Amino acid sequence: MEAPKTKFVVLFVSLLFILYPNVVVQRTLADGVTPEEAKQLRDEVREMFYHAFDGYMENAFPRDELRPLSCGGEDTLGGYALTLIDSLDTLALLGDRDRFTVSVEWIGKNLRFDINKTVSVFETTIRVLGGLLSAHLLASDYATGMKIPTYDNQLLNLAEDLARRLLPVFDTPTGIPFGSVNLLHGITSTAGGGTLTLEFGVLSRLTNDPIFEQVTKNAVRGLWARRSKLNLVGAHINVFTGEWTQKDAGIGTSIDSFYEYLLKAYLLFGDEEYLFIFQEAYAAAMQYLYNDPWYVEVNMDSGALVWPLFNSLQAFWPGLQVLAGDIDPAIRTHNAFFSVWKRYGFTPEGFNLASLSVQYGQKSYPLRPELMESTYWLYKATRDPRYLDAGRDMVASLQYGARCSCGYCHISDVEFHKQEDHMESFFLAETVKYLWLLFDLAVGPDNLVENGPYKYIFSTEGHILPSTPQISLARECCSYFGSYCKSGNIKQEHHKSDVASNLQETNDSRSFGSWAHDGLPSESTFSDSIPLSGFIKGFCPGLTFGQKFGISYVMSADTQHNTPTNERAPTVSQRHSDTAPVENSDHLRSVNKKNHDNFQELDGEGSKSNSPQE
Ligand code: DMJ
Repeated sequence: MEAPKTKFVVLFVSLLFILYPNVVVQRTLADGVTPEEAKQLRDEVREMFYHAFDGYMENAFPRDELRPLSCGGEDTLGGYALTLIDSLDTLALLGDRDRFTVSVEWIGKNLRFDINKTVSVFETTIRVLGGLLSAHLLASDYATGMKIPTYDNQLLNLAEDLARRLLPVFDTPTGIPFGSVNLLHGITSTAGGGTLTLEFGVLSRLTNDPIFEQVTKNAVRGLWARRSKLNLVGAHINVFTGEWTQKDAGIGTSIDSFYEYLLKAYLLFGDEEYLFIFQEAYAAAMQYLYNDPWYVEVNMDSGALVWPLFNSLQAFWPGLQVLAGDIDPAIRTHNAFFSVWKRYGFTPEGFNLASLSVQYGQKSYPLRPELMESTYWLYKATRDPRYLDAGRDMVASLQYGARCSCGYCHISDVEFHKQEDHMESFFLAETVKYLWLLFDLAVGPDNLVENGPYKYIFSTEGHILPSTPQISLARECCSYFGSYCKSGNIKQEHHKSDVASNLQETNDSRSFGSWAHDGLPSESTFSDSIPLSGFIKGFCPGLTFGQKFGISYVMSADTQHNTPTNERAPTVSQRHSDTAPVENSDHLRSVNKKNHDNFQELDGEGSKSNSPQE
C-alpha cells in the first residue's frame, strides 16, 4: 500500500504540473535547450553573423574573402566582392533591409564580369550566380518584404551576363562542362560538374531563354548516361571522352551536390526526369554506399570498398534525406556524424572509419555548414530537442574555437584547434544561416523561409530560391491555373499555345511562349521531357505539398504491404530497404561490423570535444 507521504508528493507534483506547466517542463528539460535559451542562441547566432559580416566589410570588402586573423582581404574567386554576394539573402532572412538594400545597390552599380580571370564554374555558379539570383528575387518582389523601390533588374542582368560567359564550358562532346573558365576569353580548362541545374534553370525561367536550363540538364544527362551498371557515378570524368578518370563512388567529396540537385531540381521545377534519376541514384547509394549509419566510397563498377571514410561534406546527406522523406536512416546517420563533431569539437575533413581517427592530411575544419544544415532539417521534420542541443554545441565550438579578431577562422587541425587565417564566404551564406534558422524555428519562426509568401528551396550554397509561379509552374501539371493534367478522359488540346496563354494570365511580366520555340538542341528541348501527347487541358489536383516538397514522399508501411507489387510506385526508402547486400561489399561490411559498436560509443566516453558546454 502506498504510504500517505508518497501520495502527498505525487499529488503535489501533479498539482504543480497543472498550475505551472511551463516551469515544470523547463525544469525537466534542464539539460536541453529551453525556449528562453533558444531565443538567446538565435540572437547569439545573429551576433556571430554581424561579427563576421562587419569584419569582412571593414577589412576585406570589395575583395572576395576575409582574412579574419590578420584583418585583411584576399581574392579567392574572381575578385568581385564574393562574400558580400554570398551574404545577401542571409541579410534578407535576418530582416536587415538597410544593409540588404545598400549591398544590392552597390553590386548593381559596381560589379563587372569582363575580367581576365580563370574561375571555377561550380563555385562561380553556386556562390555568385546563385547569390545574385536569390537577391534579385527578393529585391524585386513586394511579397518578400525586401523590395527595393529603385531596383531595376540590375542583379538579374549581371546574372545573365555571368551565365553567358560560362556557357562555353558546356561545349564539349559529352555536354558535361569543363571545371573552369576564363571569363574574358572563354578559354576553358578541365574537370566536370553536373550540379548547376538550379541556378541555370531559375535564370532560364526569369529571362525566358531556355539555353541555360538546357545545357545544365544536358550535362546531368551526360553524366547519368555514363553511370555504372550499379547506377553509381564516379568522382571525375573526362569531358571529351566521357571516360571516368576517378571511379570512386560516394556521397561526399566531388559528388555530393549531384545527388542534391537531382531532387531539388524536381522539387523546384516539377520536372520528373530529375526525380526518376534521383530515385535510381539514391537507391544505388543506399545499396552500395550505406553501411548503417555511415557511408563509404566504393568502386563504381564493382561496388568494392575503396575508402572506409567519413568526410565532412557527407554531412549534408541526412538533410537531403529529410527532403526525400527518408527520415529514419537520416536520424541514425546524423547521430553518427554528430558523434565525430562531439569528439573533436568540429568535424575533420576526413575521419577514418577503420582506424577511428582523423584521416592523415584531412584534419582541418574550414567552417563547413553541412552538419548544421542537416541538423536544421531534422529538427524541422521531427521537432526533437536533441537537434537544438546539437546546434548549441556547434555554436559553442564556433564561439570558443573559431571566433577570432575580425571574424571566424578555419581550424587547421581539429585535434589541436589551431586557427587559420581564412573565412570562406559560405560561412555567412550557409553555416550561420542554418544555425539561425534552427533556433528561430524553435522560438516560433518569424522569417521568410518559414512564413514567407513562397516555399523556398535552398541551393547547395544555402541560397533561397522561391517556388514562384514563374519559376515552378512553367511546366507543371497543376490546378493553379486550371491548366493541364496527365491523364483522364478529357479531350486533348494543343499544349504549347495554351501553356503560353495560361502563364501570360499570371502576374509575371514575361511570357513563357518562347519556351517551346524551335531551333534548340533536340536533346534538351522543353517538350522532350514532358511528352505533349500525355497532356490534356482540364482541372487536376496537381502535386501535393508532400510530393512537391518531399516531407511525406514515402508511402507508409501499411500502404506498401497492401498494394500489389506491380502497382507500387517506387519510393526512396522502399528501394533501399528492399535491396540485398552486394557480394563485393562483404569486406566493407566486415570493416564496419568491427567498428560499428565502437562508433555508437563516440557519443559517450570517447568524446574529447573542447566545447565548454561539456
Ligand atoms: C559549399 O560551397 C557548398 O555547400 C557546396 O555544395 C559544398 N561545399 C561548400 C560548403 O562546405
